[in-house]
Amino acid sequence: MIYITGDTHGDIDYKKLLVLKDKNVSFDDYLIICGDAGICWSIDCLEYRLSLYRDIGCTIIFVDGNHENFEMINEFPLVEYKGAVMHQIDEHIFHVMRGEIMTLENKTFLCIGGAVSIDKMYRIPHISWWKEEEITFHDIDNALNNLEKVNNKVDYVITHCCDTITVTNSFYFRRDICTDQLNFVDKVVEYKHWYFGHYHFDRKISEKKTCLYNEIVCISENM
Ligand SMILES: [Mn+2]
Repeated sequence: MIYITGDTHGDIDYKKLLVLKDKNVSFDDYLIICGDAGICWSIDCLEYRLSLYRDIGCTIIFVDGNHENFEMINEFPLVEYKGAVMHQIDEHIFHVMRGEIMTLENKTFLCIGGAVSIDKMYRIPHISWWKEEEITFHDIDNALNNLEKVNNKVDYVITHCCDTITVTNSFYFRRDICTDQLNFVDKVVEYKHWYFGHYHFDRKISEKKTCLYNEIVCISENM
């Protein structure tokens, strides 16, 4: 089974995941977190947070959000897993790189983490804010190269923030470099559904786009 949810912020919004334990998930099941997983935040809490996420008992794959310690994530080894380049954070916990396309249960997922922190002026570089949060042209290039191999068609798109049209029309938030990059991606890629986090609420925007926070969506065989 494949589950998808929004921001978990380390131990802060972790409790919603406990329902997966009740479902008796195994490591053959996948939980995709749409950014701000917050597992890698500070060295003091890394082991504790890893133990929490290990304890869920399924394979966890997250795209990065804006609240991640990128310096810490980048220390983990790069592996190829499910057809995509990922950092292996723990035996069953992975961070999927931006622009990668992974295949889980015969379904393809274009993954692009990253978002701009609107409160970055109150944050401290290398302690609570990392410049790597922004989606770069290199990330988009990687996405375009990988998309070319699949004729620009995937089953799902997983991101942290969303595209400019959605953010301005549906949320009335400000556009930024990341939403603009995703707006471009939206024009290129064909997909069944796009799931994203970042905005901290659950809302189905359209037939093809859903913002996730506390909700856990399950993708079953016939979807
Ligand atoms: Mn968040």
